[in-house]
Amino acid sequence: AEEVCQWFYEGRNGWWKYDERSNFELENAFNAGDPDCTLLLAGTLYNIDFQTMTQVRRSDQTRRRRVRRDTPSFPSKGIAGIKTD
Ligand code: V3L
Repeated sequence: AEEVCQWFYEGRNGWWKYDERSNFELENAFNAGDPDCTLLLAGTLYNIDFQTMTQVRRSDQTRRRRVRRDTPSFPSKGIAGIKTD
């Protein structure tokens, strides 16, 4: 059976899925045993730390969100800021 994991970042009242490319990069880094992963998201560099399971802006450490690795069916608000009711 195919096992697919989806990464999520926290919004105000729920979780957003990362876009497909970011999810691919997160899975690759996580499965390689890397401690973290750097992503360019909407023109801004973020670091996703797999120990603390948080996403933080590299230029402003106060911009921090929780992240989670779960099944794609875990309830979400949408994908990368695009709502999917
Ligand atoms: N992927 C896409 N956009 C992101 C991501 C990401 N992983 N992380 C942050 N942003 P900050 P509600 C989010 C966007 O953390 O109503 C959602 O995608 C972030 O977008 O302070 O609170 C929604 O579009 C925000 O616009 O660096 O659930 C929006 O918030 C901006 O980067 C509202 O979601 C600054 O985030």
